[in-house]
Amino acid sequence: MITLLLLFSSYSLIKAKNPQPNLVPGIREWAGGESTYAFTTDSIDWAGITSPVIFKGDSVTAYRDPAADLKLRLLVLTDIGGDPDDQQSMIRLMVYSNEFEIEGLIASASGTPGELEEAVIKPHLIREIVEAYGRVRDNLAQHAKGYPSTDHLLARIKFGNPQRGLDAIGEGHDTDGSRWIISVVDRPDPRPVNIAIWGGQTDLAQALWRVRTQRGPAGLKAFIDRIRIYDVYDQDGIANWIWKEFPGLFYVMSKAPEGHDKREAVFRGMYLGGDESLTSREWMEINIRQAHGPLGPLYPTRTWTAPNPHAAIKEGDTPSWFYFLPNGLNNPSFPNWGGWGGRFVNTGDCIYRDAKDSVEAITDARSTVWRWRSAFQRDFQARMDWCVKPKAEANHHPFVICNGDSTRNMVHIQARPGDTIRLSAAGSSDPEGQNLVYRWWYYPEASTCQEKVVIDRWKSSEADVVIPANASNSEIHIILEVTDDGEPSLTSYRRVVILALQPHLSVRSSVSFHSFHWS
Ligand SMILES: [Ca+2]
Ligand SMILES: [Ca+2]
Repeated sequence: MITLLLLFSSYSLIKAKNPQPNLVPGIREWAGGESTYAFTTDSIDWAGITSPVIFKGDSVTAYRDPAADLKLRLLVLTDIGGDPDDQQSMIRLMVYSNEFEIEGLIASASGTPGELEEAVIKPHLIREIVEAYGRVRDNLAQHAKGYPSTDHLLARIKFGNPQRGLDAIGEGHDTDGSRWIISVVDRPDPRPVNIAIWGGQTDLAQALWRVRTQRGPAGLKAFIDRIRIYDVYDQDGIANWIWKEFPGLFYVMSKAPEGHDKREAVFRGMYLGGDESLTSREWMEINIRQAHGPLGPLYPTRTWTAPNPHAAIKEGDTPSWFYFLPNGLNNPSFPNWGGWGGRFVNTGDCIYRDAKDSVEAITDARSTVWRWRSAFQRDFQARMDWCVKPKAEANHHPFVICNGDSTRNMVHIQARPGDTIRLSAAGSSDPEGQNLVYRWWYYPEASTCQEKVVIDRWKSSEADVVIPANASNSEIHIILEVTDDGEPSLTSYRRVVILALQPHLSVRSSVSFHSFHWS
């Protein structure tokens, strides 16, 4: 009970620092376990799993959430069949399909004004990739738990609207895809539905329109409270309309600000900036296309992209689901924390737009993605190996323990200005017994601390962080990277969020809330 009270206190303090509604709205009712509980306040949100806090009279308790061991839910809308980079992103998603509960793969309009000038959807391209996945699924399952069956994925391929934009929204415009979105969101489940938009938003907007028409403002709000969106580029040009008509949506928009070059957007960091040798045709042929099973040859070699030094790997849509990937680095409820899907700042209501990181003396929105490219390309490479190699011949991720916590959750610590905080990766190991390299680093853009934060012994398994004297009421984000020396080498992450209190407040012990476990 005491631990749980501490958890809630910590959460309240953190929340108070984020006055914008960063958190997924609390579930108001939860039916599960031995009986049904009703509660009227916020839940603890950890990596997208809301864990109810229950009030009964004067006492507070936390309920062991049956969802705690479940995955994040992911629904994809893709304009596959236009720019071939959606096929690239879909192939990468297949080898990460064990990390999510895939709720939908909706083929939306693939004809783009000025590019493919016809009203068409191409769901057969999704099917082709899922069927190729089906031929390597059992081999993938040797390497990690949780890969879904081929039939599970095939049943979730849905048809969207070949038309796009406001003229295709309203009475008479429901689609297989828009109806599916509603049914997925309506299904009783404590977890939010994470929606990644790789093309246009028309089918999602139709679902929202239909819900509002049938259920009114209260029904719409209940629906909106259950979804989170990452949109690549506002491709139907209706984002402003959506935000006005359906206020309160949790909406991450990856797009350069008005008046800027469109190539400055966060998602372009997938292929622009940083070490571009990792997106070359040669890299792609060796590590993806050749000798990696039936998914490899389906990976398109050319994409619609300029400038792109190689015109090979683009995957402009991949950051949309990287954003939700529970790899220990990110929490999708906090777009300003950053991760493989980039970093974003709140611009009012629940709308988040591109942020910039300074990396290698370059301050750029794309840096928020390309700074991770070495790791995410090596990760993809290893998973493509998993398609064809036996377990003993492939590499697998280091298992990281951070301050005694073996989950992939953020580690929350409270401290006072002037304290020295010991961070420890003691107990971490590698499935292959490989040597591990540790790196602890301060992420200033994700932090609210205005002071420079020094980490002693930052290349050791144990490091010390000195909390600056003027750090009161701020958050300090420390990233732990643990990298093995396999082929390819693989990096695992943890994030430590230190809440620097005012000096007179008493410090509570390290807290973390367990929901994800390393497999
Ligand atoms: Ca696309
Ligand atoms: Ca390893």
